[in-house]
Amino acid sequence: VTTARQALQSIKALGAHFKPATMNDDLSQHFKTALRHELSQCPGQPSRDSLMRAAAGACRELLATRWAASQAADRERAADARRVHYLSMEFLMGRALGNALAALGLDETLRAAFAEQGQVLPEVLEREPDAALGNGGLGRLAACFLDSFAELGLPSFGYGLRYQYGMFAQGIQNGRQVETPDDWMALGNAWELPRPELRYPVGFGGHVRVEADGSRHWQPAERLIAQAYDFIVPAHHSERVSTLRQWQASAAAPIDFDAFCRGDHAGAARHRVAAEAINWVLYPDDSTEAGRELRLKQEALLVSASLQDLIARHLNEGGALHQLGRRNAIHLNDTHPALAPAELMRLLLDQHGLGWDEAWTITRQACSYTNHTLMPEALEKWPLGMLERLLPRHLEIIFEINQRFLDELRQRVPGDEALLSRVSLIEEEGGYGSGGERRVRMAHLAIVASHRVNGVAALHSELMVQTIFADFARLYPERFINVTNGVTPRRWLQQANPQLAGVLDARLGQDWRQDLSQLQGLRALAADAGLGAEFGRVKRANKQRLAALVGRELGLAINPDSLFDVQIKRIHEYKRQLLNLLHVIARYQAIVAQPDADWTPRTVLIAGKAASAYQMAKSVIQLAHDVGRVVNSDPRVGDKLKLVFLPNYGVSLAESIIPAADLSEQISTAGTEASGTGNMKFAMNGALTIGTWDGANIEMAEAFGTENMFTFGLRTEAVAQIKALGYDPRLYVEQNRQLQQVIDAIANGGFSNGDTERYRALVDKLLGSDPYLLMADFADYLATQQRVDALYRDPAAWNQRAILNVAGMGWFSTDRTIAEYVDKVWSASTLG
Ligand code: NBG
Repeated sequence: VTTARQALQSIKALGAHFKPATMNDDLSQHFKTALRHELSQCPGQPSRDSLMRAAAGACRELLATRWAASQAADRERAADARRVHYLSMEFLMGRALGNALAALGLDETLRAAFAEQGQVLPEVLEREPDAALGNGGLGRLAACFLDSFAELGLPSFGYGLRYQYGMFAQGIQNGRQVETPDDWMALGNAWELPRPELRYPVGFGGHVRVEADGSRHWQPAERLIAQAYDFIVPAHHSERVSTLRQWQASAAAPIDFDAFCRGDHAGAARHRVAAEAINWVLYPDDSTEAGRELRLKQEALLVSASLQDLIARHLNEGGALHQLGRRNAIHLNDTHPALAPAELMRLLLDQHGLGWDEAWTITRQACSYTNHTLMPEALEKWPLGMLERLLPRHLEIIFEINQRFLDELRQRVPGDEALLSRVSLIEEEGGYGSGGERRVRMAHLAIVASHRVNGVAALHSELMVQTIFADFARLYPERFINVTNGVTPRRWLQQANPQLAGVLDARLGQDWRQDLSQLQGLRALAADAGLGAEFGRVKRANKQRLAALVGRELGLAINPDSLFDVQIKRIHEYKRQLLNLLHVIARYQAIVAQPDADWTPRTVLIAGKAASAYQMAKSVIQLAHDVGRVVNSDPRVGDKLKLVFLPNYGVSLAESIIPAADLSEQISTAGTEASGTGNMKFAMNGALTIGTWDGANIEMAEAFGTENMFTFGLRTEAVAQIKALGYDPRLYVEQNRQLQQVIDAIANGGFSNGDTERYRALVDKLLGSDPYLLMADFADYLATQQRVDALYRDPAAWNQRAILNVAGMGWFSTDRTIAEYVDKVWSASTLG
């Protein structure tokens, strides 16, 4: 803790010569010019869209100036402050304008400018499409990191891809999810700064020629150009900005003119379409070979362009090649950019003429890797055949890294062939010598090439070294560490919940925005009835706004005085949205059986997207709709229970939902959720958590007191034990009448108009293998929900706990997370 704080102080000191943000006239000027430009195209009253674009364009101009100043400052200190390069296939940015205006201190200026046009600020801000260039937690974490990079003044670049279509748009038809392209740039992207001068060649395919002197020369068959587009992220308390540099691919060759003149227009441009396809969608479906190949090309393009860019910058600044690793950190966000070590080796060996040992030293100094999940399906493995076809030189280098790594191990641990095959970078399906398909284990490449590997919460980091990376952790214990995730309080408290921010300002002053640990000042005030009432009023107002949104979107009336019980995240079996639904059904059945009992009214809200090929997750979405339809229309139930599924979940929707939640559902099977970050956002906004002993829930409970969280369910060791003993979900069902009734109702078509087929696979899985132990945790979950009801009936006690939750959340700022990364992963002192 102390070292992280010190690191934070010292990075802040580096950025201290930046002036705090000040009001200036430039924005009004830029805005007027931009608006005139917009209006020249459609005269008359400006639409909200054109106001939004004009405002974004004006901010971008200001930010571009700050960008230049930030870069100049980083150049000056390049020798002492290591630059961080955060490589990530996902950055889930959400909207940018509101954040930029707050950061620049210009929201009032624009409020006035919009009022002159007869428009109000929030409605204009809502016209900005979400930049949904990520799937979920991993991508949103990267976006929160960019905010903290700016705030802390860390010399850095985020590197990603400029996806034309973001995360698919989720529609619901007859209760089922339908996916459509998320055309977020249809009206242009007012935020980005194209960098036509930053273009790098990227190749695929072809072969490797061996020269007379033994040097190797890759001659790609397909040649692309990657061009940079910058997305600028402002600090809130200084003029620093950070950069998200996104790559756009295009073909190096123009159209085939002969083909065009022959009238074969499609043929003339085929190579161009193939090149541009790399940027089409965030995550091409990998259920086909072509989809997997496109994904590999995306990853290779990101890595190659980013590394060429950073090497060029390093050399331009007068850095010597041998200093490259000391002055530059390259961070791999999960295994998606794990080709980076191979590409860096290739560039250093083949283009810059270094020898293997020197190049490898630089690579190991530069690289570090974060693992974000223990789910085996998320640890990428690329077939050798595909790598050989697309990236033949990289494959050679991976073979050599592996050869040298295994040779070294043979010396260290002689005679342990089983170990060698377990840790090898190459796996063979069915075991060595079986002739099965051979694949490169990207996680192993990332570990071997990195000087640090971290998990994202204490439990996850522990399990990571005990399970998936146990061999490596025994071999290189010093490499493995934990850095618990965080969220940025600027977006998730100040911006999402201005009323609560106001309450905090009045009690604590304004500095919590920069130093979230100040929230602990609330602890002494937890029993203050006045503060409790203020918390209650803010929550009520936020709930009213959300109720209005639900009314607008779904035509459904929900009662703002009911308990808002919320689960929003990707739909996945391990996150157990289904357990939540089982509780809703049980409650429904109980209400119908005893309508006159003293029920605590509840509104259960669920939102989230299911991967397009993930049938079980889609079935859960459908069940939520089926149950909602039955419950919400049953006159015996009324306000006592409502179930709402809000479609098309994303960052902006989360900003509306989280401040309005009373109860946050964090109910993954213990040992499966690496960290969670939604859990942090809820608690920071005064929701109480019902949660398992999993991920960062544990550290949150420890921070604000386990008695202030509703914990339930089997813990990790118990989960492992039950599985080892032979888990039989049917036993739990047979012994629990309530559970039996719930399952029967689903199986017998109680929510599907008598259709007994619709949920057969789902029920069979619950009764057959139930890998995520819903049946085992059901009883405790229900009992804990009753404790929730009881506390909610006592508003003073509830609010007191809410205050204590917020008070304990100071640790969970990404400012602290980034300070820890600097301290333990990125600073030159970690290199020994
Ligand atoms: C996710 C985990 C979350 C975690 C985020 C950020 C992936 C692969 N992993 O638990 O599931 O909070 O990463 O670390 O998206």
